[in-house]
Amino acid sequence: MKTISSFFVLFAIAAGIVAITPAAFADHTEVTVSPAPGSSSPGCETSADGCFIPKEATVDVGGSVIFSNTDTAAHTFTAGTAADGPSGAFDSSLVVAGSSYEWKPTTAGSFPYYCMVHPWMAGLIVVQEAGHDEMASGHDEMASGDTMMAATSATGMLSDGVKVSVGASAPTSGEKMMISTDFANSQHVNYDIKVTQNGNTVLDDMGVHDHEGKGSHETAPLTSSDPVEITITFEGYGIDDPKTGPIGEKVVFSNVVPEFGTIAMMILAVSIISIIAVTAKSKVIPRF
Ligand SMILES: [Cu+2]
Repeated sequence: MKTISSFFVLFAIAAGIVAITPAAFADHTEVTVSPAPGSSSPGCETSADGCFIPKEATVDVGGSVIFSNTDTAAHTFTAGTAADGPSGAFDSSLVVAGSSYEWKPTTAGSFPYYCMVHPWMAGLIVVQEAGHDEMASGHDEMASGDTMMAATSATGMLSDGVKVSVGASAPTSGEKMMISTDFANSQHVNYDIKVTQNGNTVLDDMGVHDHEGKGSHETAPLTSSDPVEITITFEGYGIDDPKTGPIGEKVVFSNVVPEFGTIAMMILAVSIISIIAVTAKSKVIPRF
């Protein structure tokens, strides 16, 4: 009788494991989240699907979350809430339409996130233990590397349709700020780049020429961590004069909302200024 009952218990446990396994240890190594189409206008927050699809996603520690911007507007995927601001767990900065951002979680937990450009957009990532811890710890370095890279990027457009993107590290007192520029699919680009902080010029490169349409710049060591304003003046395509293209157009990336954290401020400001630039400064077409 004792043998039979313990056998039964064993069988029950085995059956339980079989039944539980697929649910509890389902494959959550990669999950893809996208903004709901049209979520750059309010309304999705009250719909059943929400503003990010799926609005709640589960992933393993050491897995990856692909935030894929399949919408036509640029969005950010920023850990935290619109009410409390960024938590720092992850931040895509501005992801333009058709681009994506990957986050590799290293700790279990619930991670609410939102879009800094469209603060009504909110979602949740649930990170669960995967049961293979050696993999998770192996991802630590990569994940923190992602965070370092995350700083800021934004995109404007010249009137000939060429996208002008700027990437930047966070402005930090005592440190130089790294700024990269990219003129999409363009060669032999000439431009000026000027960066100011609190009205002081910290970078002023005139007559930059780049064969591949990509440049990198470094400011003087900053005296504060306040936001900066980056102005790119397009000076034409080509090596010899006369140069072609919409010479003289400016794309201005600035920070306008001081109540957010520095990085958040840059992203938000960049998107706002890109729109302002369209109406007030030049023929820059917004992608937002
Ligand atoms: Cu958005």
